[in-house]
Amino acid sequence: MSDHASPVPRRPDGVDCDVVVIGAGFAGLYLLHRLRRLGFRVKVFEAGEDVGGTWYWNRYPGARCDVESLEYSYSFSEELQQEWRWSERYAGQPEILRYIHHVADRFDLRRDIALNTRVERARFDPEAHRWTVHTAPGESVSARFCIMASGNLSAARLPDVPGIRDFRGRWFHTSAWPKESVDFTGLRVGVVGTGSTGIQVIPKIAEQAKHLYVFQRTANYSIPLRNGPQDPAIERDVKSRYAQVRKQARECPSGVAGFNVPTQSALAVTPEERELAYQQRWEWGGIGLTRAFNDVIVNAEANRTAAAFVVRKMREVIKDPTVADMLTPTYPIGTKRLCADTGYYPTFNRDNVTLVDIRRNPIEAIGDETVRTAHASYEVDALVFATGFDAMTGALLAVDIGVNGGPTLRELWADGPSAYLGLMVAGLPNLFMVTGPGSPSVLSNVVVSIEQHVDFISDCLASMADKGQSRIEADAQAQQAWSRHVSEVANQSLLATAASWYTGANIPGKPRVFMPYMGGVGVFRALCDEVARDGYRGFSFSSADGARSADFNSSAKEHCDGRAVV
Ligand code: NA7
Repeated sequence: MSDHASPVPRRPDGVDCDVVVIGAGFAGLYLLHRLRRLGFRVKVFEAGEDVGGTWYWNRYPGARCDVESLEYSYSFSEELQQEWRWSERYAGQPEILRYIHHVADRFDLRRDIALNTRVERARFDPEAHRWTVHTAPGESVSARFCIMASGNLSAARLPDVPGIRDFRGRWFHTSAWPKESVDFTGLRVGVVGTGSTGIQVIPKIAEQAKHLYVFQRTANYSIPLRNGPQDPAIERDVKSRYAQVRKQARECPSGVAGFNVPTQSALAVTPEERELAYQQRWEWGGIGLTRAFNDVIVNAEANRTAAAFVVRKMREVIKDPTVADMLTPTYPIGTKRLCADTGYYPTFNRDNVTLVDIRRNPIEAIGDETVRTAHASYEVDALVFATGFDAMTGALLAVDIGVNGGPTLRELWADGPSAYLGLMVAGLPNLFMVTGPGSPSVLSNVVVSIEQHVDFISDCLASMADKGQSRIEADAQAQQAWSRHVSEVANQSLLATAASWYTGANIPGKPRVFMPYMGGVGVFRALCDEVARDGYRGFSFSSADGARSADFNSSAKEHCDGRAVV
């Protein structure tokens, strides 16, 4: 259990800082901005060649956000939100990445970000109250705090199929797509995976490929996104009352102001009223359909009404009844991530597209140019894996995190992840996570959740600097109680019953824990605010002796007086 590696001594070359942030996506960039404005010396490490996180890596054709852009964006700067113009209702990956680059440049963030720098290991010195963070290029940096901003869906998952590495054609995981565009014209292509990503990439590849084989293990529900150019009248309206829209987003369950909060049961209305409610949401497009009623994701009978509606809509599109049967999901709608698409179901009416059921006939091997199931062999020139992620914990556990002479994160999470408010893990002082397990994160508009966590962490570090504290740790009891609450809330819904990545079910051997908090972002925010007001209830604080703590306190405090600027 213990790790006796000796702490790396403080380097004399000025690389030491107050806070190391790992990841330069939405979370890392906002952390850098806020903490820098508070006077902390911050260093951000990013494995990618550029900033952007998810939106840097997931550059596959069709990649698009399913939260409207006017809401899937930072709220911390009024100037930023007024000046930026989204061209589409739901921005595609290139536009979101341009936005993130704009933010990095506008707030002069790049100078504190080391790109192409993967963090491999981090060790906390329990006496000095400092983390030493080691990077793949062989550097180490000492910092008082270490903050994981490494993303919930960033550790890609490839299936364990024999022969996969021997495949002679080009193959891709959607989350590591090449920067140059890939031309599938004239090629026979196989796509494995029909989650949110597969559902976006499949129609795009079908437009180019000579033939496309879609290898589907689980049929999912998908709602047409109905994307289009940003309506200038809506943009004007939102921008004229942005503060109010953002407040509504922060206080509602989903983090999306445009989503209603349903108050009625699907079973308390007439069939005609129910049909109308679903139809309106179907026409509006996107993932709000299950919010038509307040019991769609908690009551199996109510759920069946929504599922039947979506299946009926799908079957109206698909011409071949056998294909329609294969595309019909068999689990309760919304218990796995609801997908949103542009032209997904019509793709299966194309002559150059074949749907292959790999639930019944799993892929047994991949050869030079073939994908072989027990039933048949499919000749392909290129393969695309849209097979998802080791969600929520994968990127955290990819870094060897631990305390000198104490536990590692991997050991602490051997039976599954547990974290106080999704922020800290008992046993790992001065280590924060942004949108970690136990926070609303992936069940919300994640930008709203990121801003909330970053604000909490930043205020907490500023308060510590004010008080001369150099060490914070989550109390084990508070963490246990919170994890219990997270699972109690989840168990009230149908989501806890599904074999989804929310529970780790997509990763063989991963302990099954329902990871995100289902209580909603508004409730979660209120709780976090209360915890902070209560002197950071559930966290313990202390100070290191002498000069070591003084150096942090004076460096941060020097600037903290100006923190009203944020
Ligand atoms: P998902 O939603 O995890 O989907 C992955 C897909 O890949 C899904 O259809 C899986 O089938 C399939 N899969 C995974 N492993 C295998 C193997 N071994 N063999 C065959 N098929 C497999 O990931 P996405 O990237 O689509 O979406 C992740 C999130 O990113 C999304 O929800 C948004 O929030 C953004 P399964 O369902 O496991 O049977």
